[in-house]
Order: sequence, then structure tokens, then C-alpha cells
Amino acid sequence: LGAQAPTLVEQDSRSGLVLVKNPHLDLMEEDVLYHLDLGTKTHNLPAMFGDIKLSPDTAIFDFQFVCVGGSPNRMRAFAQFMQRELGLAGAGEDVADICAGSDRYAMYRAGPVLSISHGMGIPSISIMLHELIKLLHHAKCRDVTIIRIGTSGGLGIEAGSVVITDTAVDSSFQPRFEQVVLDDVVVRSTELDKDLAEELLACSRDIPDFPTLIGHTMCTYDFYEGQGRLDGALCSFSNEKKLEYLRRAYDAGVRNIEMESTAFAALCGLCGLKAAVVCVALLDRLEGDQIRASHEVLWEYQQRPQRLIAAFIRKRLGLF
Ligand code: R2B
Ligand code: URA
Repeated sequence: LGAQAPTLVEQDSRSGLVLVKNPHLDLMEEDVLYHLDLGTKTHNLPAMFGDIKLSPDTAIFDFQFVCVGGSPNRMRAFAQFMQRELGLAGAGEDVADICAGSDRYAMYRAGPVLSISHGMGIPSISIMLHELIKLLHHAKCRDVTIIRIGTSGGLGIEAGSVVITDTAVDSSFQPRFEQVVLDDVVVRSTELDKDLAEELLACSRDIPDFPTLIGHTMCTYDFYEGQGRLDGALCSFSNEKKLEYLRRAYDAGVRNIEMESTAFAALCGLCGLKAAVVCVALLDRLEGDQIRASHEVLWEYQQRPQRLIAAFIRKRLGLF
């Protein structure tokens, strides 16, 4: 799978730099990151995104954490939460949207943490990731760890559980992502970083208030028919067929279902970025299709991946 696919970009294993392996980019005088409203001529990307100091007394941290998630508001709240968690100057104040000139995506920075929204579905996250990876390359960022924090439908697990993905699989439970390139279908591997998943699971043991587990995550192209829901505008299958499919998914190791993980794993993997997917389950799909929990309950569920990632980042930075 991955070995046959062309490597477009990769993080250099010695320098830790993100290297863009697209020969065309070198020939371009300027790179406009259109959907982020950033560019190599209009912005000083190394100054905006380079190494940072947490405080005047601490060393420069030569690594960055990039966190991505679907909703712009949630990713702003996450940046504010990280500002407080890391004791950064300006904690409690509003954070500025680095992509304010574009209403496609929102991006916030809290010290060594970049928090970016990616919208819903594979096409939306793919566009964002191409531009984000080029941004990390232009800014000369090193040793980047990238984590998707999101929501999902659980499979045979309690609502509110947090799933750390070991492998992202497609609707046939295969660890692959198919990208159409010109008129070819290129198959890419969706393997994620196993050590990172274990490190995250170890962090979860310090947070006893919700269950956290490692499992496969199924990624679909649709929320309704694509996830076997009976409550869309169209439905051509019975409740029995739906449950038979979801039980097969469970038996194949799938513990949650969402809409971005295969593309995220494939792109980040080819780029050599260490990547993880951490999603809370909003419901158990073996019990129903509609998300009926109150706003308060859903809001608290969505904090859970954020709390786990905050614990992980604090630990990595030596701030216990
Ligand atoms: C999880 O939640 C969204 C759909 O409600 C989608 O972006 C996903 O992956
Ligand atoms: N997101 C999904 O993609 N599916 C769900 O069931 C819930 C959230």
C-alpha cells in the first residue's frame, strides 16, 4: 500500500523538518495558501510559526503540536483552554484567528500548540492538510506531532467514551484510503503512529472520569446512508441489515465511526508527520441513530479529547 504510493512530502528523520517533495513547488516564486489566507510573500511564516519560548525563563521548545478538529468554535475554545493549561501570557483573553481573512478555516495559536478547524468530511480536511503541511514546511517547523480531536458515533461502547485510533479503516473495514489522481485511483495506507497511541492511552489513565480505549475507526463519505443510518432523507435498507453491518464492523475491530480519519492518516503518514486521532463517541450506534443528548452533555463530551490532549502536551513539555 504505502510503499507503492509516491511520497509527496515527508518529515526529514534527522532534522525533523517537514520536507515538501513536490518538484513543482520549488519552481514557484510564491506559494499562496488560498484557503488559509496566508502566503510566502504576504506573510513571514517562519516568524509566525517558528520555535517559541513558553516564558522568558524556559528553553526554546523545538517542537510543535498541531491539533485539528471539525468546528471553528471548538478549535478556538481548545486554544483558549491550552493557553490556561500551559500558563501562557494572555490566558483568559480572546485569541486571534490567524486565518481571519478566510471564512473556510480558523487557526489559533497557544504557544507551541496550533489549533485549526478542518470542516466536515474528507474533501474539506484534505484541502486544509495540503495547505497546513506546506505552511509547516515554509515555516521550518520541526518534529511536529499532529492530532485530530473530534466527535464520532461509537460502536458497542458507552456514549462519552474516548477512542484513540490505532488504524483508520474504510467502509469495507480495510486500512486504506483511495485518492483519485488524474484518472488513476491511488491506494494509500492509513496506518497511524502506534507509539503515540499508546502514549495517549497512558495519559488517559490519569483522567479517571471517562473511559478511554484504543480501537479501529471507520471513516465514511457520509453521515447518513454512509454510516448505516435509518434517519436520512434516503434509506433503502432495513434495521436488520443496518445492525448486521454495524456488528460486522464491530467484529472487525471498529469502535467508532467518523468522516476524516483515513484521509488524515494517509496524508500525514506520507508526510512523515507523527499523527493520532482521538474522538469522543456521542452515542452508541448499536442503540440508535439520532444524537439526543442535551447541549450541556454534548459540550462536556467534546471537552474530553481536549482534556486528554492537554494532559499529553503538558507531560511532553514536562509540566505536570
Ligand atoms: C464527526 O462529526 C462530523 C459529523 O457530525 C464529522 O466531521 C465527523 O467526522
Ligand atoms: N460524527 C459522525 O461522523 N458520526 C456520528 O454518529 C457522530 C458524530
